[in-house]
Amino acid sequence: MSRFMDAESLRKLKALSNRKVEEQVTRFLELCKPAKATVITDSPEDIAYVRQLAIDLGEEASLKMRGHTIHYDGYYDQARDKENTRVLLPEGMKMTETINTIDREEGLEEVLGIMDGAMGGKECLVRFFSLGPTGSRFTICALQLTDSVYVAHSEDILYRNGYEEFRKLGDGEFFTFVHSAGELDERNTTVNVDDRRIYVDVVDGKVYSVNNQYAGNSLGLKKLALRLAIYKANHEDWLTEHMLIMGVKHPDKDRVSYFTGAYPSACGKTSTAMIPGMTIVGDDIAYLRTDEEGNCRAVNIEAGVFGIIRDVNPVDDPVIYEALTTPREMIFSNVLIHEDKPYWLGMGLDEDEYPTTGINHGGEWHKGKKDEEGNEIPLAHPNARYTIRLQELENLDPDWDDKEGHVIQGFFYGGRDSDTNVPISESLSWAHGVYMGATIESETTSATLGKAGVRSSSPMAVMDFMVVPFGLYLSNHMRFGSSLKNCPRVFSTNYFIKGEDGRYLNEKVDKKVWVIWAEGRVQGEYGAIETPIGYIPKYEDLRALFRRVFDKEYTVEEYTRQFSVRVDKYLEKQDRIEKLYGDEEGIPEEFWAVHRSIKKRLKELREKTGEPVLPPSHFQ
Ligand code: SPV
Ligand code: MN
Repeated sequence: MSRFMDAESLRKLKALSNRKVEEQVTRFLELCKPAKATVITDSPEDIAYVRQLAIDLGEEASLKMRGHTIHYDGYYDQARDKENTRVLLPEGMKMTETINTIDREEGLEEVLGIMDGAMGGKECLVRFFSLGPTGSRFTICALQLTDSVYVAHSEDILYRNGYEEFRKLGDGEFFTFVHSAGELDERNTTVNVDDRRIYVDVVDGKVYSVNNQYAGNSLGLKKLALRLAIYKANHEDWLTEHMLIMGVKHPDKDRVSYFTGAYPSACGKTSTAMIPGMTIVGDDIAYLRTDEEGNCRAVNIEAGVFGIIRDVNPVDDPVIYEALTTPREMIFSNVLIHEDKPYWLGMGLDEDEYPTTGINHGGEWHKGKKDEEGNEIPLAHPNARYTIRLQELENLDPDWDDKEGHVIQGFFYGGRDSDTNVPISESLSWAHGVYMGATIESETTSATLGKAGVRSSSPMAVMDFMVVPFGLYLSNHMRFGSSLKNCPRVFSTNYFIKGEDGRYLNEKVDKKVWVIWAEGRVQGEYGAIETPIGYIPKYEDLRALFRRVFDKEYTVEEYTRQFSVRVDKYLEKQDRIEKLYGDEEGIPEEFWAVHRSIKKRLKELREKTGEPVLPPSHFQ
């Protein structure tokens, strides 16, 4: 190892007194063959070293505003790469068919082959983090080796430092992430994108990621650790979820109730967690466990936000907009830079206020510029992002880092659904709630590579990260809720429902009313109307809330259009569910029982009324 490290780094590594860590660091340095390796502890000096190195090497450039930097990912590496992300499948292990897998031995040979010498000429940073609050029963330690200083810097903003946590680990378990951006071009973007791979070794707690830079592909602690933790949780008795955690507060009540929420990428997850007047605990990944009193408790395993910047403007996202436009340490990625200032789509400028030249994810840019395929390059990528510490946000929950986590009273599940689901409804039971989550459908967005706007199933918003058979995952959910004394209530949301004219039936900000209604429900305060698809709000309650929250008159017509049960559309959706899961092994019987009961009740209603759409008044 001394061939890669100076005495200081070696001392820091040895000070951990952890043989397993030393073994792995040695093994992967010998494989990737960097010019040198530097061990980073939790000390402010070490962390400042990483921040400065990113600038010195040109992986980030400073902007006009103090603390702001810009980083670019390669032109073809602007979103999560589903195609090249695979679970290494040991012999005999079964997996849901839609999960991308490769035989473990074959995959290891391939990826280790690509990684052989991948860090040539570069510096490898060896970093230690804690997933979740340090010193808590939720904590998982994570070791990251990377030759991307952007990755190491991003993780510093997004996660809790864990060098000290590793010192206490003894022979405890930890996850390992080995990443190399591979050879870089003059813009510091990956050259060999065709050889990019993300291989997830669930049985060994390791992920190998090479020839990529976009954070969803490269940062071990984000979606790569999510996959390992899903595997672990589903072989134990807890949940790892693609979920926000937030404190919901009614404007007139002196209390806060905590909710989690799962939404596919770019479907309102971050903006829900950031609703003005509420507190944010986390916006992306949660671990959930039961406590001794039978509550569901959740922690945010992150400490920052890697958020989509598109449409962040003073009207729709005032809190984030303020944070992004004032001095603080943060990284912009894949936005347009003109005269050292960042520009993105939907930032609230008029067309003629945007610059027509600058640098963006495609390099030098001018308005109308086309890429190699002849497509016009937008001024910023639709999946351009910002990376910021939670502590920079004025709406951060005061107890966000609590070791015990928050008691969760409700779950939200939502997707980008233009024609079926009502804006909010509450499940009739825990099993129905699991069903609601498992049957989220969403139109695809720019957060993954590929065509946007195609309806696809997105169970629990987690399918992109699924590494266990789906039946096992659902059974674990069913069991988790049943084991609780205070089971959270489950709410299905849809911020994207449209009318027949193709227009949205809601304003973006209306979600504030839905979450406050849900908060009232978990506190036993609002009545509701029972329908086959769940409990829906009463008109009078929403009218009062719209008046209180937005000083707005909410009409019966609006309510009727938004909350009509679209019987035919639901039944069509159920047909799709049957196609999708009908042949899947191990789907719990409770799931199908809920499915059949909804179907029967919807059909009975349609026969009775002869109508494909039923207004809420019909159920009262
Ligand atoms: C998401 O797309 O769900 C994200 C960003 O949170 S990524 O890191 O790409 O997964
Ligand atoms: Mn996410």
